[in-house]
Amino acid sequence: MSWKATILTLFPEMFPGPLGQSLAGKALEKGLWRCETRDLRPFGLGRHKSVDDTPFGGGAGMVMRPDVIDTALDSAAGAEDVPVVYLTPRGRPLTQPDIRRYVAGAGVTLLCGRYEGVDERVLQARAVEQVSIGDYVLSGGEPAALILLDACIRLLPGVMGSAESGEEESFSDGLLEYPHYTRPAEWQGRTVPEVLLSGNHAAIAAWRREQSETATRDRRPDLWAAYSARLNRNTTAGSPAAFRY
Ligand code: JFB
Repeated sequence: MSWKATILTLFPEMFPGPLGQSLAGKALEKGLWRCETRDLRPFGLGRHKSVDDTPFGGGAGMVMRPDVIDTALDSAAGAEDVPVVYLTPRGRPLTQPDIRRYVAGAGVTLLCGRYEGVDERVLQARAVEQVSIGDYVLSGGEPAALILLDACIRLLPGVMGSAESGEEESFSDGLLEYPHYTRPAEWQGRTVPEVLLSGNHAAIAAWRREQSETATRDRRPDLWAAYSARLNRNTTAGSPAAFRY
C-alpha cells in the first residue's frame, strides 16, 4: 500500500490543490502516494452541523469542538498507526527530521483547524503532535498541511529520481545551500564567479563550502550556532566530520 495522507478539514476542495501538479502530481498519478480528505462538516452537531463554539473564559473568535474532532478522527482510524499531526502556530517548529520520520511510516493524518483553533483536550486525549511551519500567522491549517505534504512527497521512493534524491540539500549538514549559476556566463553585465568555470573541482567545493558558511552566518544565526557548536565538539574530541544532520 502506498504512503497515505488523510486530511481532516472544513475545506476538502483545497486538496490536493497545488500537490496535483508537477512532481507531487506525477507521483500521485503514479500511485506513489494517496490523498484522502475527510470533510469535518458532516461531523458537526445540530441542524447547522456546528463544528465550533465560543471560547470558555471569553475572548475573540470561535474554537473547534473536541467532540466533533474526536468523531472525525475515529472515522479516519482506517489510517491505523500513523501519526496524527495538528498544524498550529502553538506547535513546535516542523523540521526535516520530522519530515523524514513521517516519510518512514505508512502516512500521516493531518488535522486542519480554522477559527482560533481546536479545543486542547482532544489534542491531549489523542496524543496529537502539534507542529508549526513558521513564525507568521495563517488563517487556517490547510496551507501548512500542503507544505508539510510537499516536503514529505519529494522524499518518497521513486518520486525524485536518484540525481537530486532529496536529502543532499539545505539542512542536510545544517548549513544553507551555496548559490547556483547557469548559462549565460554573462547576463546583464553580471558574470559568474570565476572558480565555477575553472574546472578545479577541489577549488569549487571549497568555494561552495565557504559560500554556505557565510550565508548561514549572515542569515541564520540559529543554524550557525548549532553548526559551530557541533564543529567544536567534533574537533575538540578529535573525531572526524562523520556527523550527519
Ligand atoms: C495553523 C491557524 C489562527 C490562532 C489561530 C487554525 N505557522 C502557522 N501560522 N499559522 C498557522 C500555522 C501553522 N502550522 C495556523 C492552523 C490554524 C493558523 N488558525 C488561525 C491564527 C492565530 N492564532 C486556525
